[in-house]
Amino acid sequence: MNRSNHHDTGRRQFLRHAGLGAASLGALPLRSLAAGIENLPFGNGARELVAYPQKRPLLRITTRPPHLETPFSVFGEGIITPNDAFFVRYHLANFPTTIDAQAYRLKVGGHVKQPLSLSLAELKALAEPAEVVAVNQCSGNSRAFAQPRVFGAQLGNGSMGNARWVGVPLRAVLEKAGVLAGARQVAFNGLDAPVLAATPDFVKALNIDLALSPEPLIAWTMNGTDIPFLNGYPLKLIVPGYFGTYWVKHLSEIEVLDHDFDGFFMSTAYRVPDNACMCVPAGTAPTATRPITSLPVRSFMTSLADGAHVPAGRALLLKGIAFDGGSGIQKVEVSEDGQPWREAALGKDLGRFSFREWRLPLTPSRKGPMTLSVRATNRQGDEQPATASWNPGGYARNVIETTRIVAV
Ligand SMILES: Nc1nc2c(c(=O)[nH]1)N[C@H]1C(S)=C(S)[C@@H](COP(=O)(O)O)O[C@H]1N2
Ligand SMILES: [Mo]
Repeated sequence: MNRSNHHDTGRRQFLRHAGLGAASLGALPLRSLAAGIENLPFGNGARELVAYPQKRPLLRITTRPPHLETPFSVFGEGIITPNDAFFVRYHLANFPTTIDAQAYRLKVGGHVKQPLSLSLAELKALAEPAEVVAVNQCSGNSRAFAQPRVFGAQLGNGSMGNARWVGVPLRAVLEKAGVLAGARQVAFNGLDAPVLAATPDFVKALNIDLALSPEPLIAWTMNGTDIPFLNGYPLKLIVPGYFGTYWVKHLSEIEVLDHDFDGFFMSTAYRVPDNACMCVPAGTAPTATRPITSLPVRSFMTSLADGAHVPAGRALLLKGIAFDGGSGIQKVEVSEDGQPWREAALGKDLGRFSFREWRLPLTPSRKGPMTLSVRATNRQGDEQPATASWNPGGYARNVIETTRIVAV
């Protein structure tokens, strides 16, 4: 079968059903389109490109369940990541492939006055829609670069994306249900489920003060359209500034708790060393851990890839992105071959949770290889470290990134 037709069929099927109130993912791809792009270090090799419904070809990390990375060149297209290029991550192989939007219900219960069961229409009418541009970054983004190597999906730098989300504030829904005194956390579950009963379900929890703050949204729109099926259609929890692990997809159950939630994905997985750097000496085990929370400051060059050849003596405009967990970007600096840092100009501000573009003109003064390092500082004064810190999960990498280019 022609593979691009295969892709189109999936897209048509999705659109047709979506119009009738039922969406289905359509045929999943069986074979890859191409190999050989984005080689990872340490023998992880090349990842294949594969096109899923509503998605352009993305890098395949795993098939069951689908785990797809965004090719890094996409981040050079603009600071909003297009829906069809946005990465996809699931933990459980029993993920939904058909969803009936008419029958969909969001249940809210637990430690509340009045449990709720909301249709999509009721949810959308519950409060004035709110909007935020925010980065969804997987805790394990860039894990493949950890040294010594760590277990887990060997991710490059493409398990992140920046989108404009529209939904109702989570707190409007919690207030409607009436949170009782003594509430400590709120747990979130989606439609996906384990294949075997012994596998824990994917459930995440937020502390009650964060859940009742203005920021988290229950979103149904991503960059102006329905959230793509694989990114959590029809409802996704958006927790601006927090790692993607909390952004529960196909959100179907919210439970207010009078105790701390102790499910596997809070008590065992997605934990970091309980210190400021979230790190331990390489190869050692932490004595105390805590759930991972917000994004440390990071930056990347997007206009030049590693190994790029540029003309010597001619002006280049270097471009890239920077982001953090919500204090906002204060400055981005670039150093050429370890020379003093030069400050880049920052682009349009789409809000403190968004990617921030940066630009800096540079004229390579001589021929030959050069290294370009990029360092961001957030408005709290946190600066990216010069050397990579290490933790056993390979989480929250934020070392200064260096791009090697050749002036010819
Ligand atoms: N229902 C559900 N939601 C989920 C997950 C999951 O496995 N199931 N994975 C989480 C993790 S770890 C990440 S990084 C983000 C990825 O969001 P995306 O697939 O929309 O890019 O989804 C989060 N929400
Ligand atoms: Mo993740």
